[in-house]
Amino acid sequence: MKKFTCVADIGPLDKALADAAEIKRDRFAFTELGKNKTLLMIFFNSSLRTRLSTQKAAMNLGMNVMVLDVNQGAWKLETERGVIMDGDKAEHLLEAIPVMGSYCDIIGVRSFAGLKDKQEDYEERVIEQFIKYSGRPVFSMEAATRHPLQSFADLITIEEYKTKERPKVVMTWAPHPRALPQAVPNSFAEWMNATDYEFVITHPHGYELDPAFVGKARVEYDQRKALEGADFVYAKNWSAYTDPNYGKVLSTDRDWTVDAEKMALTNNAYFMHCLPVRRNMIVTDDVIESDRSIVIPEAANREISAQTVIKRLLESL
Ligand code: AN0
Ligand code: CP
Repeated sequence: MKKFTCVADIGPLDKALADAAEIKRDRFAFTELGKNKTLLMIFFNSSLRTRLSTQKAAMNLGMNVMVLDVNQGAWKLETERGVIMDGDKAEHLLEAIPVMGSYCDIIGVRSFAGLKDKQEDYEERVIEQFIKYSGRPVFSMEAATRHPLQSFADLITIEEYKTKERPKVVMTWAPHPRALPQAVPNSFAEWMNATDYEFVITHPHGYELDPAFVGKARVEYDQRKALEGADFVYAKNWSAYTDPNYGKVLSTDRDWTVDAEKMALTNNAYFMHCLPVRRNMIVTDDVIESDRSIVIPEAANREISAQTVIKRLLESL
């Protein structure tokens, strides 16, 4: 595997899940693989889980790790070619990328959608430039349109907790005060569509996702109806995708908050969220604290998804 930005890059999911299970059984079985190899993690945006779990995963493989927060200490980077650089940006990505590539063997990149220019976001201009110009295997730590390490961890978690072959998984939009990217829901949909689970998406009118990600999922606008009989409830906020509202918050209606009354409609479902989560906006205190909430094991599986991916990238060097 030379890059990891989407579900297709990982190949057959049964094999990926088997690899993940092997790592989970003994995460120190491959400490020689990463010896004298360096991972560079580049963050254009904040992170708690991705930062820690990915670094831990690389250390489990015996790697050295460097972390750069582009907005804290590095030169401000211009990302567009052709710009007259007379503003506040001192360096261009086209020099910065090959320079960073020269100091490491593998690169992880976090670069969220700007939510201003849909075309720029959906062309994945930042991570695609890293793939093109770094000369190194690159993996996404959440790019503009996808968060595949999260979705892989979500899949591992569902496989661990499911009690039937084909669980019903419901992804529900939930309110949030600020505009968030569509990367997490896009990516979760892409991975769920690669399984044979029953997959339903529910959101208010106006929050339709890119049809390329919705795929064969059933879209149900009545949240309560969607939740009936669910085995897993995956809550997430996202901003509007469709024009002319791209990147906008259209609703903060707390009638969409996941609470105990909504969970009572399900088949005693597990509650999932990628975190960070805003309590009593996305989900009530009692639901996230309940014994059906699996947000912590879900986050813990980020170490496993990252290690599975980095191991494959190391094997390609
Ligand atoms: C980000 C998002 O929604 O994409 C990261 C989630 C993993 N969330 C926030 O910015 C709150
Ligand atoms: N779920 C996730 O990616 O969390 P961070 O933004 O804290 O890395």
